[in-house]
Amino acid sequence: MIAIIGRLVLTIIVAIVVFTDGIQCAERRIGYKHEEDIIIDIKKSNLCAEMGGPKALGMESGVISDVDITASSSYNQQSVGPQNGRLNREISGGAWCPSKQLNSVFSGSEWIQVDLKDKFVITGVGTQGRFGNGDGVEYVEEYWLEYSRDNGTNWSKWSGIDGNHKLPGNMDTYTVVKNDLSHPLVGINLIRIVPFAGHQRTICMRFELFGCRQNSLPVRYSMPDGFKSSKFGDLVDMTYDGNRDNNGYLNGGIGQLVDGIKGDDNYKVNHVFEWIGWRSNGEVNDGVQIIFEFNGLENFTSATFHCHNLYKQDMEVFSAAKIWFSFDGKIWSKKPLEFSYMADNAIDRARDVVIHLHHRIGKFAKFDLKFAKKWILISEVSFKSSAIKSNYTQSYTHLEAVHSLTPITTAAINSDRSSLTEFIVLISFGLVFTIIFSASIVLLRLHMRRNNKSGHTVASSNV
Ligand SMILES: *[C@@H]1O[C@H](CO)[C@@H](O)[C@H](O)[C@H]1NC(C)=O
Ligand SMILES: *[C@@H]1O[C@H](CO)[C@@H](O)[C@H](O)[C@H]1NC(C)=O
Ligand SMILES: *[C@@H]1O[C@H](CO)[C@@H](O)[C@H](O)[C@H]1NC(C)=O
Ligand SMILES: *[C@@H]1O[C@H](CO)[C@@H](O)[C@H](O)[C@H]1NC(C)=O
Ligand SMILES: [Ca+2]
Repeated sequence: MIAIIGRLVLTIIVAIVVFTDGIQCAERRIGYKHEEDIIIDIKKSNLCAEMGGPKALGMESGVISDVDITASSSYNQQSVGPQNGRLNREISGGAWCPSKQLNSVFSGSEWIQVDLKDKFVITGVGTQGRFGNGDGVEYVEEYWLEYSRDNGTNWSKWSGIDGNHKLPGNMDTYTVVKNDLSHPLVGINLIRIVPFAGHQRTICMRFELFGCRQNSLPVRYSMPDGFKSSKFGDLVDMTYDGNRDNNGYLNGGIGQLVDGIKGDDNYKVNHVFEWIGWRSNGEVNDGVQIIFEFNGLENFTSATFHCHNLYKQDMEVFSAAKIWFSFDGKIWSKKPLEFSYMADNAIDRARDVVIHLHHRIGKFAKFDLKFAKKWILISEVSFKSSAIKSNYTQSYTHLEAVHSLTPITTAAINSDRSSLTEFIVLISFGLVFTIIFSASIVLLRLHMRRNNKSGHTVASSNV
């Protein structure tokens, strides 16, 4: 009986918590798109939202210092060296100009580089030609971006969702042309702007970078790539910039899972761009394993998975997750954290699923997500964590829970107000149940007292 009352009270509390969460989510939601909407809209990354949105990183202001701006070459170090390639500034010769003229063959060999000194998210780039107080005639018509997360050991080239890596540059020497990237560069510490010229010409440029400092994001993740040509479309990680082996396993890079962009409720928008999906092989314990690597040790509060739940199409939020932690990616905690998700067969909307990580410490976090149905679709994973800066002893016993924790079951976080009716029904049911339950106890008591009384009467009459 007590267990039932306990469970009932718990259900009501969970319902209230989930309901308030639902309201908050509803307020944050971007309008739901219907199928007839035009299919080109790409949502903006929210990675810099906490810092008040992307900001100019300091080419113009001088926050980025001269020594951190380098180049493949300069026509003249003093007058048109890389330190002069600052947007909206007129320093010395008025821009950066490489020593060679460019053409389609030489393009790629000249670049200007910024050492950001920390992990940054880059959301946009603005460029300008060499005005040179009216004497300049040079500008860059097209360019691409190269970036590194490991101080220049490995470089990648940004490309858009259509596979095109070139960005439009300038048409004159003074107008600023800003490109907002359809998906940002994440967790990078070096960036190069690489000018492109289709025909022989002298080029010069000034530029600014836009974005924010973000050093608590994963620097790499590895997982099996998503399913190609599913009935929903291509569910692969289209912007993943690491390696993809012959078995379709991704490693050493970063892609759509952590770009700060959530997929649309309507998976047909942008041809499922942003949704990464896996199909179960049908075995009972089939799951998807994703390993996240961070820059250093993190103290993890929670992870949030943005999942789809088209339950009528056999696509549901994972039914359970096991999470392990590691310092080196080799030795893992023995006892995983366990999470389970109550199947939601009422609301077919995408939602954020929050997994509490109970301040576990690690540089790596490994998630085993168990299929509830045939498909798992995820568009974004974000972490709440804080970097450990103090002298932390990496003892392997610390990988286990510090406090003894019972597995936590977190209920569905619904991102929709229409779930209100559900909870009203749930709460009403709970209340009715409580009333009936209390009433039966009262009746039972009365009944027992009456029996007792009669028993007592009989006993005393015997005396
Ligand atoms: C890059 O260099 C900085 C400073 O030298 C260092 O602190 C950081 O750990 C390096 N990062 C990588 C990924 O090697
Ligand atoms: C980065 O560079 C190192 C050293 O050259 C190499 O071993 C590693 O595989 C590279 N990583 C990626 C993702 O290419
Ligand atoms: C992790 O963060 C929590 C909450 O801020 C704190 O209580 C705990 O001491 C931290 N753990 C470590 C090892 O820093
Ligand atoms: C960090 O640990 C090292 C080695 O145990 C020790 O020499 C050093 O003093 C410690 N630093 C701090 C700030 O505690
Ligand atoms: Ca994403």
